[in-house]
Amino acid sequence: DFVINLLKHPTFLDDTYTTKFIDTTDDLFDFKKRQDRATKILTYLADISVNGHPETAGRALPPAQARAPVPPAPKAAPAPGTRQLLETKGAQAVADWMAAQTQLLITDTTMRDGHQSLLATRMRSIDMIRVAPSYAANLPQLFSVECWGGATFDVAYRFLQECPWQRLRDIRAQMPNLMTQMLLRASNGVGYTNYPDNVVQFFVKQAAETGVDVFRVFDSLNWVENMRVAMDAVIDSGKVCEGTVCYTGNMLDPDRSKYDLQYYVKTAQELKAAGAHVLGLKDMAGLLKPPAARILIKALKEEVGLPIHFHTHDTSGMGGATILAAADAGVDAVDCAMDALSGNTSQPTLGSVVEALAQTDRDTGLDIGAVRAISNYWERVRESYAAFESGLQSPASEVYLHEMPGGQFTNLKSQARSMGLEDRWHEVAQAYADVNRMFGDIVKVTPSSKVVGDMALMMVSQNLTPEDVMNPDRDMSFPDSVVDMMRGNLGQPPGGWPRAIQAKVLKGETPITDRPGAHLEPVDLEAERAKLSEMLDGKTIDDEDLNGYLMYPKVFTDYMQRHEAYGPVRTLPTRTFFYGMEPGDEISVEIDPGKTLEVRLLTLGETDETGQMKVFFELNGQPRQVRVPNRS
Ligand code: BTN
Ligand code: 3PY
Ligand code: ZN
Repeated sequence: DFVINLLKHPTFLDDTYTTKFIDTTDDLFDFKKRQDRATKILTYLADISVNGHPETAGRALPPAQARAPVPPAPKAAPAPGTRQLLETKGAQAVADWMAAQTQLLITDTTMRDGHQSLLATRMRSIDMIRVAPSYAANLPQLFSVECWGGATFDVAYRFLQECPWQRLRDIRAQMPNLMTQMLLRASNGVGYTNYPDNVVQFFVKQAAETGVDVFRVFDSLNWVENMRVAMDAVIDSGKVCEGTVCYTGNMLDPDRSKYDLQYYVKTAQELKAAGAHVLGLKDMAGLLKPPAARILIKALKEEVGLPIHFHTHDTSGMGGATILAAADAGVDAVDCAMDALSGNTSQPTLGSVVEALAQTDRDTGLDIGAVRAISNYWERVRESYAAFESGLQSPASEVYLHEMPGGQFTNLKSQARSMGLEDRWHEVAQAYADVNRMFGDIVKVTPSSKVVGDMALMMVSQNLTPEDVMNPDRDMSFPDSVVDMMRGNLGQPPGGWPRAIQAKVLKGETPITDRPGAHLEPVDLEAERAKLSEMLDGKTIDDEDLNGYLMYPKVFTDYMQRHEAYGPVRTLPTRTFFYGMEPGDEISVEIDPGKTLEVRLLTLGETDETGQMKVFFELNGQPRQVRVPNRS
């Protein structure tokens, strides 16, 4: 069968085995009897225990003394919350209720943007699902819990070997009174490119069915025209459509008049006309300063009239002050992260906002003791992810120079490190700002932020100045993402792309100026389903799997093939998933509700002449052994 085929395969005799080997070696899948799931998990445990996990190799280790996180006990049955309002009265009623509240409503972003911005999006489902009942019972006044979308979808399949849909379903079930929230990149779905309209519609329908209640929909160039397909799909699903304008630049600076107060009011009015129930104001880089927030929120409230949900990042250290200014100016809801996963490139600190507004007319109504107890859980959880910490030591005003989104900052920094540019980080920051000017001063948020980052890295690594790049006599090849954006494939910024740079990048090619989705044929969903099923040995493909495949074809099939070998590794404790076990260690793994495996690693055996190591376990008291290649 599969694992035996895998372990006997000649490729194991050398060092070339990686997950790619499984993905590209078809004869591994010629087997009839399937491994039982316990054996698959033992195979994974043996492999990681012997060889380590590729994602944590060479990275910081969790503290030796770290103790297992214990979620706070639920204090009572979950009181009815926003979810019941949505279920019984609908999305418009949620918006009306928001606008009528005096308390400042809070969204907890820990399970999405918090770890996306601090831990490279690597948080595993099990750490979220285990604390979800504590949220439901102890913090029923939360507006919503952001726990899905953005980069989490792709990272779940690609790096965590788990299904994002199952994560959503489980969190939803454990938190029946709170609205779940996701971040949707409009026509770019949860990816980096424009998808055909029917793929976007199919994805939104499935997300709503599996468990998303609030969709924050934004476009990476603030082009409302390119948001309608996604917004309409959300509205059709009956869920809350938070049509979102991204904040960039500096509203009070007369030299950056492209993004002035009028620009935001006009864009927000377009979003209202497009059917948004709630106006999202997304300050993805944390550039909105307190004085500007007062003016902007007040104007949006008066001139647009939708309830406003404000999102920011604390990269400058000023995020909390901006939230308080926004609260003074009448903002309806704000995003915060639980204390232990807040600050720096993440959201401002939830407990501190609760404390700051206590006994005022904007008192959040949240129980600060419950907040602290949940934060203490996250503090322990964070320890297991030491390998993914960015090392960022402090907030910095440099964010007002480079304007990088919080979710991109640490990512770009590690990309720079891997290109040997770690010492030149401040040059990368300056280049990022220069590229923004060359591109005409654009909104920078996924995916446009990635394009600016690609170009900035290229300039620093090739020692190019903006003058070199703009010089018409100097020929150069641009990153693919830059060419794609200049072709019009991410849509149009206000006023279009600057002619000179666009012409230089496109070398004579004619760009499009209308909606990219208008150029893409609808995908034949049933034909794709059949094709995928054939690739996966006739497996039945449900709509969730099909959506995963349509968003990320290669990432999804790689995931499925590893799943065939390793089974439900999502159920392993995080320490074990990333570091394996030592002889004598014992863990409990609940692979299904009520079905628990007790696994003890007895000993690592000898490595034979073919490079195989025998690993001895006890599984529910019975001896078991598996063989894995020793690549250590
Ligand atoms: C992942 O790919 O990140 C999760 C699955 C684990 C893959 C195992 S880890 C040991 C071995 N080496 C690899 O490169 N992949 C497999
Ligand atoms: C994402 O799209 O993932 C973001 O967090 C944008 O801010
Ligand atoms: Zn964000």
